[in-house]
Amino acid sequence: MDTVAEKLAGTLRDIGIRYVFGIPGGPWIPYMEAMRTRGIEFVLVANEASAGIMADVCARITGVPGACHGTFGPGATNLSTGVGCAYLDRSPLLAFTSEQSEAMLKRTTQMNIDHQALFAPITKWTTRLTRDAVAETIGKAVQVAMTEVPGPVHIGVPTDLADITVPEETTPTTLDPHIPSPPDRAVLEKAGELFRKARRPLLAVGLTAARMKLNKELAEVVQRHMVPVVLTPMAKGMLLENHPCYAGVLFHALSDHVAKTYRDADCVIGIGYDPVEFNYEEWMPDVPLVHLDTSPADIDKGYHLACDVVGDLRQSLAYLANMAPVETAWDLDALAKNREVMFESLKPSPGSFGPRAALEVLREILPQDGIMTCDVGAHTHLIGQQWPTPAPGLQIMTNGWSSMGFGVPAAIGAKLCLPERAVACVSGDGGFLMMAGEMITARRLGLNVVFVILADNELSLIHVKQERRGYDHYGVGLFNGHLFASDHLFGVPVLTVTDVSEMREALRTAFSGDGPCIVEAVIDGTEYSELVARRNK
Ligand SMILES: Cc1ncc(C[n+]2csc(CCOP(=O)(O)OP(=O)(O)O)c2C)c(N)n1
Repeated sequence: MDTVAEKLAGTLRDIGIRYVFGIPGGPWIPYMEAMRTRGIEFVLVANEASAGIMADVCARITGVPGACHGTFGPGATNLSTGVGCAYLDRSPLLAFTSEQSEAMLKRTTQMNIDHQALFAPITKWTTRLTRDAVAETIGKAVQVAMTEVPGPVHIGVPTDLADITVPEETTPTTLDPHIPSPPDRAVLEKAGELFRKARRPLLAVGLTAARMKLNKELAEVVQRHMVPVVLTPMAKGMLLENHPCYAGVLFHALSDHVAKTYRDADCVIGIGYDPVEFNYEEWMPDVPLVHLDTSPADIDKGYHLACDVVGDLRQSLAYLANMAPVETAWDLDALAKNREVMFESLKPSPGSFGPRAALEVLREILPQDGIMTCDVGAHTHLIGQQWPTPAPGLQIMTNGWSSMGFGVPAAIGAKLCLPERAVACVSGDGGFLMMAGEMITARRLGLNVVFVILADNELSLIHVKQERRGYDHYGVGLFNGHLFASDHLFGVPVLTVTDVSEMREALRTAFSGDGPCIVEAVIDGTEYSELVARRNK
């Protein structure tokens, strides 16, 4: 008969989980041993926040829930940053923490806080494992985590359970894909009617559509109706940037330029649009909204929600794709001109070495099926608009949780899941510093991830916002002298580059290695100020 630890590890393996990320405390040791003997890799990280983010990204890539662990108190609070990420970026995750035994749970004792209360607001479900329902609890947790809208579940593991033998359980622990129920036909027909009647309907495509990888289904809708499409940042890759209907990415660089198209819309059709990235009312003109998603629209009451189509998004898209082509007043030549002007402004000026030039070189070197993760900052806003993304999932960011420090662990998680792909991470210097310890993890695992650090010696996004208010540069400068001031960090090579040709050369070297490599791009960050944090209306 299995012990609780063995049952837990065996159940995770049956679900298809390959990695559990975390930092152990004493009570987790038997679980690690059970994982080792059952073929699950426990991946030690430098900080539990990374463990949550790595697990989140594994889930985004594989569709199988990610798994992570933190010990009591500080282990759990560190982990909560990664769990929050899975919550607001909508990723299925199993987060395990060691909890006190029943007898000690309410006592004053070292490292003891209430994990159930800690995780309640950032998970879909939080529970505590019992010896007689190990597989059942994990099975239910997987169901909850995978059901639309996906997200994390927390399972507290009492310290005194590991070695107890468990009764036989018959609960199947398979991974059943969850398909939301079909949308109501009458509501869908009403949506179609509103679409047909509009003179300038605009499609706004968001996170749900990207998560479900409905790019082909979207392409059919767009091909049939030929109306402009805006994407949220996390929906990058849903429509190619050179498509005649592509109108840009909301909220990111040159948002005032993208607004030139959407402000003329007389009806917005939200397709898998999750307001966690950007609320509708932040950018929408005051026109009727038709929302098609797996969950109901969330929009300010002052706006007109004309139709709320809740249910399987694939079916909703199929309905739109089968309608007769709508006749509209859009001028696609004007849209093309707009797009051209916008992309022209995102080209680096000759001889410059700012973030635009650095991204352009990286795009040139990174294969088309390569994955780029990024962090949070001014560079993210630029990536959102500038970075051509051939398919959903090839650019990975956090725009729901938006936590600095995301990029580095995200890249490590991506490379573990897709070792044959080229993987790069783009971080600002501030965000990189938060997770620099994970260089050791990447080195130990021998992962060829290229970490591009846009070193402009400040928290640029905050500085740009200071400037907008006419304030001084204050509290945003990061270092004196050079960021690395060395050709290695924790044994990982650092290639410092100061122009485009050095960067090209460094990237070639970095991608041809067999371990991680840091490319420190010493850039002039002043160009951010004319590109990011622009008006949305
Ligand atoms: C954990 C966390 N702390 C603070 C912020 C607020 N914030 C957003 S962007 C930013 C600056 C990021 O600076 P850097 O990493 O250097 O990137 P850059 O803006 O220069 O591209 C800050 C402080 C955040 N999003 N997440």
